Amino acid sequence: MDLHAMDLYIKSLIKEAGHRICNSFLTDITIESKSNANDLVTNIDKEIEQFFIGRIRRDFPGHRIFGEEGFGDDIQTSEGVIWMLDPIDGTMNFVHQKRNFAISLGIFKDGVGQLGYIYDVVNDDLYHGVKGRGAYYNDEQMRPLMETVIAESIVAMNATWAVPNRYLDHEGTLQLIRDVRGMRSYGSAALELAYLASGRVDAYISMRLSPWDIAGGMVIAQEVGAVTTNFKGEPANLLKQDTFIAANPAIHQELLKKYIRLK
Ligand code: 2AM
Ligand code: CA
Repeated sequence: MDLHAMDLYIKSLIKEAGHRICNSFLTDITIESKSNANDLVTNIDKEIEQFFIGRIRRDFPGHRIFGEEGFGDDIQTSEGVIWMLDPIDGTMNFVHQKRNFAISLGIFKDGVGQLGYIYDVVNDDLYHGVKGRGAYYNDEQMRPLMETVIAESIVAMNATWAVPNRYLDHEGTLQLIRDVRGMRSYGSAALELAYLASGRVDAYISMRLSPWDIAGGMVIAQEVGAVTTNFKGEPANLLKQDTFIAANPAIHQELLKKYIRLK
């Protein structure tokens, strides 16, 4: 795989998709809900996924596509080249705020991340990573994460996990909130991973994420030394939904051992 040629191709493809999303602000958007009333999808999510799939099938016929809206392939195994795509990550923000959402794309070969992209469309900010060659913010190389401690960390997490819930002992979460410097909640897993990689937050924690939410961000985050696992400390699963934590390596273990307690 010629990573450099693919990188140039993908950057241009993502920018074109971004233009399409911006143009959609001028049109009427159809909103539906999926698994629950707050799990939203729009015609734009679907159109953008289909736009990517049309191009990928035309230009990379041997590759497979794992997309959130289901227009890609039925992916059960990780062999070969797989494009993991979330056409709009943070759909609720897209609908309500028209900002704070991103296109998220990760290219994996035989289960190993090769290229990762998170495009903050409205701000025209592109984060990307190339395996073994670093991570970049608008083509400026990002530095390896610096050592930190819990008391000086900012942790990104949805507020849902700080109130009694089905999955997590919320007393652990409340202790985390007391012990860290600050908490943040952006509503887009991809952007939260981009912020982790750029050092704006020191960890991102989520109970349930799908492969397309994290694939692009994982390649980027790993290039600056972040650790990405599920709550058992196992490498993140890229075939099904799972718990997810991405963190500065200095605090990853402590977060898992001391604060995150599955019920
Ligand atoms: P989405 O906008 O693409 O659905 C919100 O905190 C983050 O979690 C977003 O990245 C969102 O992705 C993701 N998310 C929301 N609901 C989800 C669900 N039911 N399953 C998996 N990921 C979800
Ligand atoms: Ca989405």
